[in-house]
Amino acid sequence: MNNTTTKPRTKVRVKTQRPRLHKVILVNDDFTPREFVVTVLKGEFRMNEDQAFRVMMTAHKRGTCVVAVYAQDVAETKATRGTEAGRSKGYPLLFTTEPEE
Ligand code: TYC
Repeated sequence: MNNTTTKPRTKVRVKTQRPRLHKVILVNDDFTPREFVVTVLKGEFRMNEDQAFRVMMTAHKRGTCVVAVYAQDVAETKATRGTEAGRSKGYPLLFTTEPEE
């Protein structure tokens, strides 16, 4: 006789998912002065003059530039603060956010 029994075993695999990062995107416009864009990038995104100038010029030439990636709430707060900084001076400066793939 065969007394072998097989017990089904279920292995639980715990998958932790990291929250998706979100890009902050700088959008070009025809009115905001270049130097002001650089000032906002330095103040809000901890860039030095050189980094901020390059990001500003990329948006100026190509239409948009990814500034940085953060957790969603941080990205949205920084984008709002950057956009508000322009608005407070009457400029149409715009930062948007989108999830990273
Ligand atoms: N295009 C603007 C100008 O020529 C400068 C500028 C660059 C504005 C990037 C917005 O996201 C921007 N004064």
